[in-house]
Amino acid sequence: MLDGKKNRLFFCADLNEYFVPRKEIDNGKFIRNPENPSRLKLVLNYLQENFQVIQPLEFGEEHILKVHSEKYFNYLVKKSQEVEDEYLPEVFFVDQIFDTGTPIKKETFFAAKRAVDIVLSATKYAFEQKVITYALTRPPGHHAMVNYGGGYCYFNNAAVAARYLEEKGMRVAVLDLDFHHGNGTQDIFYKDPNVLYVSIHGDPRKFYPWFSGYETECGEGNAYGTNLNIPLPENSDINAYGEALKKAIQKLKDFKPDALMISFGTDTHIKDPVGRFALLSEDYKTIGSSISNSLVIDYLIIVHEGGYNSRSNLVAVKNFLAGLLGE
Ligand code: SP5
Ligand code: ZN
Repeated sequence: MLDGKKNRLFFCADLNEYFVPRKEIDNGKFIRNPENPSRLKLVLNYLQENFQVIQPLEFGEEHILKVHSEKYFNYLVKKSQEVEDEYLPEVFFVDQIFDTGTPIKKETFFAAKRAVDIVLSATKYAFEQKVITYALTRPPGHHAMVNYGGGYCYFNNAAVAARYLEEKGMRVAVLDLDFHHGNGTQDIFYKDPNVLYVSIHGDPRKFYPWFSGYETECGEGNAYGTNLNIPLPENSDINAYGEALKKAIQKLKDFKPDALMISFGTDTHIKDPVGRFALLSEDYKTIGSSISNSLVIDYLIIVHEGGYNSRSNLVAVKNFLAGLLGE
C-alpha cells in the first residue's frame, strides 16, 4: 500500500484518563456511560509493545475552528468552565449537544482538545514520514458536527485531521468503519468536493444516530457524489460486511485520494455491548487485508472511534492491523 518504509506503523496515544463521563440517558433511563478510558487500555498496551510511539504535539485552536463553528467551540469552553460535576441534556438538540449521551464535565474541553492534538500529531507524522499511523485516543469524534457535539463526541478528531491534509493540497477520503454512522464527519464535508466520506454502519432506521446515515445522502452542490452511506441490518456478519466493503473500496478507488483516514470503531464486533453487528475476531484481518490489497495511497491514518468491550477492542485492532500490514 505504501512505498518505501512499507509495513511499519507508528502510533500516537493518550486516553485522557482524568476524563470519565458517568451518565447517559438511553430510552428515557439513566445508564452508565460506556465511553471510558478502560475500554482502550488493552489496545494501548498492545500498540506500546509492538510499535514505535509518536510524541504528541500541541496544535492551535484554529485547526478546530476550520471544522467547527465558533459558537459551538465557545459553548464547549464556557460550559466546561461553568459546570458543576456533570451536565447532561435531557432532550435532543438543546443548545449545542444533540443527544442525551454526551455529558459535559470540567475536563471535557481539555480532553476533547487533547484528542484532536493526538490525531493531528499522528496525521502530521504520517504526512512527513510517509508511514502508516494510528491515533488512539478518546473522547471519539465522528458524531461531532459543525455546530453540535453528540454520541460521546465533542470535537471531530478525524475531520480536523482530514481538513489539515486538505489544506496541504491533498484529496482526502475518510472511510468510517464504526458501527454507527459518522453524522458529524458527513455534516462537515457534505458540501466539500475535495473530501470523500464513505461509511458502513447499522441502518439508521433502527440504530443511532437515526436522523442521518441513509443511502439517499450523497453530498450537495459540486460535492454531490462525494458522500456514500452503506447501511446494513442488525446482526450483519462478514458476508454482508464484505460486500459493503467492496462497494466502499470501489468508491475510494474511483475518487483517487492522496490520503486516507480510517475512522476505526471496534463496536462492530459481535461482543460489543453497544453495536449490533456480528463480526468475529478473525474477520478484522480480512477487512484489513482487503483494504491494503486494493488501494494504493500515499498517506494512511487510522483514528480510533467507538468500541466498548476492552477485549474485543484489542483483538479487533490487532487483527485489523495484521491484515493491513500484511502479516
Ligand atoms: C463513537 C460512538 O460509537 N458513539 C456511539 C453513541 C451511541 N449512543 C447511543 C446508543 C443508544 C443505544 N440504545 C440501544 C437501546 C437498547 N436499550
Ligand atoms: Zn460507534
